[in-house]
Amino acid sequence: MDKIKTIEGNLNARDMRVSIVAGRFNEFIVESLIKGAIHCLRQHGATESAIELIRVPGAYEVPLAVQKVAESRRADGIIALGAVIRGSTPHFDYVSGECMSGVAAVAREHGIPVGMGVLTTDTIEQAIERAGTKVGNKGEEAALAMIEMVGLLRQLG
Ligand code: INI
Repeated sequence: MDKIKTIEGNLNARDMRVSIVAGRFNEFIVESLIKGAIHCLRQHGATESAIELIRVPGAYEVPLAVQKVAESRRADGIIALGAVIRGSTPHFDYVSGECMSGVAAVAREHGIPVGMGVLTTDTIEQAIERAGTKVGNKGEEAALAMIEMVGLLRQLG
């Protein structure tokens, strides 16, 4: 193992331009995810002027905004945030499915890291637990993953 070359990203966001794309639906949850993501970026050295927040109506609209950011090359990495909470209709599955697969497709097509911080939960309680309470803050986790991936991609060339 000692002789094996290991390549991995570091957690330095000092010279990173980051776009956060956040859905407004279930706003009180998403606001906590945004705060967590920004806190994480600042902790790892990103300056406020290098961070922009793009708001969209809901999780369904997140992939299109992520795609426009990727096309414009205005950011080194993107953080997708939202909260899809299951109701009594199949709407949840369509919105969450489109959001997840849409964001993943943009990341691969454009070779840009996108931290995935869109919650998909059965209940509001589960969403609250993942937005800065019992189970951490998924916005923060998404930011951290994005920082690492930007660093990794810079090394992979
Ligand atoms: N959008 C969300 O972000 N979360 C949800 O839980 C949700 N539900 O449950 O309907 C939701 N719907 C709105 C959707 O994302 C679009 O904004 C809407 O359909 C308009 O295109």
